[in-house]
Amino acid sequence: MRSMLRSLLTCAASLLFLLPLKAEDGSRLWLRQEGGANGSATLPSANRRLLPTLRIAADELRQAWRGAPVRLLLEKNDALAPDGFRIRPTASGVTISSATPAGVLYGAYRLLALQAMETSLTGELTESPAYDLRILNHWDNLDRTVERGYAGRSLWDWEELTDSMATDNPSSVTYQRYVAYARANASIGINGTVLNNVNASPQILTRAYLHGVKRLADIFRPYGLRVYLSVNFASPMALGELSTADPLDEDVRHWWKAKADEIYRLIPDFGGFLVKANSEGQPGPCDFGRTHAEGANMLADALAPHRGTVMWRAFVYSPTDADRAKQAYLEFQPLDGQFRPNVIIQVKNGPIDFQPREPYSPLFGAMPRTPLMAELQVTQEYLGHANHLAFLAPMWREFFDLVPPASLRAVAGVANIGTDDNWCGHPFAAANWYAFGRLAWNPALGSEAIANEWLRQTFGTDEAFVAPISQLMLESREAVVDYMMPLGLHHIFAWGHHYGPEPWCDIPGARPDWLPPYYHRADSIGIGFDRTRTGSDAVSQYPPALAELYNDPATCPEHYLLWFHHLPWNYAMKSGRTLWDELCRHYDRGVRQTRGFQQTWDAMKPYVDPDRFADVQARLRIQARDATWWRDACLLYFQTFARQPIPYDLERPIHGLDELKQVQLPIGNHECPDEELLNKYR
Ligand code: GCV
Repeated sequence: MRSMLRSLLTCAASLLFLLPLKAEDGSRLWLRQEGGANGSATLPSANRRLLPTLRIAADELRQAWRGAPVRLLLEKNDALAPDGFRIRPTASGVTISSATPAGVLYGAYRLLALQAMETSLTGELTESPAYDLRILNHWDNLDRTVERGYAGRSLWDWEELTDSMATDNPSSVTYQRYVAYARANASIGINGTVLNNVNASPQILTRAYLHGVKRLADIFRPYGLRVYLSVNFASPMALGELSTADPLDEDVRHWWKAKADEIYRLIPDFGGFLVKANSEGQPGPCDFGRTHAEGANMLADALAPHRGTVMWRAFVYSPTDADRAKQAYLEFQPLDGQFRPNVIIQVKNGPIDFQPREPYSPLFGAMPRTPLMAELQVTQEYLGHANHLAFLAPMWREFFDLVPPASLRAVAGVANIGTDDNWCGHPFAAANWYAFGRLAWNPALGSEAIANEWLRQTFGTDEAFVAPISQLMLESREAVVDYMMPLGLHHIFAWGHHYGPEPWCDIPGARPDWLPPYYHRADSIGIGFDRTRTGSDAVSQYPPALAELYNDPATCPEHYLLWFHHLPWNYAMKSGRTLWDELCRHYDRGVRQTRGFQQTWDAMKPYVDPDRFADVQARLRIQARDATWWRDACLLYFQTFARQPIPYDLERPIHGLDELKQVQLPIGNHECPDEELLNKYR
């Protein structure tokens, strides 16, 4: 009898698998609950200004909540940050309270997320964001190209936004997309967005564009999302209004004050400016003999009466020191304590540039009298663009595990969002948008918890799917590190597009620190960048205990080894193998893992709708091929120095070095490689 029952159940389960899964294009992201709701939500009495946000919270619950009635409450709670919330089961239902309407909205999204994940609310749940500012940075140009964007064009339709004759049509596709963007951000607690590229066009500050910005700000406001702009430091000159942009010049100071006043007349809750100054050819205060502090403070003074913020980037590397990894510290650390209170220095997580693995930037912890914020890169500029599956939460966890979250004022993420139907290109790239929001809200969250949350809401709750795919996600970033640049290697990407390998790249006349040999330093003796006390001494920018640890190859974590040391090819690794052998094994492991990812995904067919299944399957195939390309290119090239065989128990390279050196990808900074075109070159 029992066995009959079991076989009936098995039969029913397999019949379920035969039912076609509904087609999905990924456009609903992790917000896929719909219909069948009996939700009811009562609003607190609030003034008109607060109502739109509370109404959204109530509408969301009415549309998707299937539990007991929800009461929304505006209520101060001294134990919580302003946007924190409390979700409390009561005799008559559930109460969501917060001191702010945005907090109530975050609480509503949290409750709905729990429902989607099939996690029951057992008792009271309180949450408080770790930072007041959780912000996306779009590197979107005004012509709608996106620097390092791999998901279509910029969301912002400036042609339409700047058209003074156009009226907003809430049912238009573009308008709906703007709303969906704000909603997705609010659902994970993101509360700020810088609309344009840090390589900023001065045009963004013209009247026409500011009107466009106002239109977006009006759409985003009810979702608690404030707009910010990247500004070009030389705007007063570039717009033809002044002959200088010297931050100590009275006319310049007045120009920025007047500009700030103009912006705030249009957008009373405008957030402020993000500035890339004296970096990669952008203008800045140093062009006028002034410091970064003098430049930032001038803008801060213009924004201060409106309570606006300046986020001033520390991403600088002028040729002042032989080691690029040291330069931001050398330039900014001496300025500690010189910035106005409404300036935050925005520092990339690592000292070079969003590599697959970097140690943390030593600026963190070195400027105790200056607010700092971390800049993370959500877009996968250096992790396979939208073709490779790389879940970035483990990379950001590594950062937060070394840099105490409480030492930061805010967190920014370079967005990976574009006009693609599924928003981020690779169906799994949205997991990085999600992970960024969740970590900016709570940097103590674990990668596994985030992967699970995202999978359950984005695909479904079946453990037979969630468990293996969450494991795949957790391994994915380390796999990328392995097949691209293991053991602390970095920046050996092809010139320009940062997609494929080009460790041999040598362009006569180019800045040395834009060329891979500058970073890997392979020669007949060994490989790696000597940043020890007897080398560039970058180790000394870290606190003494860490400096000590990193300075000695015997204690330096092996995943940073070639970041800090130039070591002989036969250097004995902890495994007892030589460095060359270990390097080969890392590359090999990365390739094998991508093949494993393909198999794991293929077995998931019964659980995933056909479109998303096929999309991920196709991209994993590209990833596996690219991993082989990376392995072959790097190992064959480094072998010309190491002069040793690739261990015979490993898979042999399938390409030739000369053949790989011919690969020229027809892509620039703003495009994702086109598969068909790529194949012609492979
Ligand atoms: C926006 C790297 C990228 C550039 C980017 C720059 C930055 O160099 O390759 O595209 O420019 O970082 O963060 O300013």
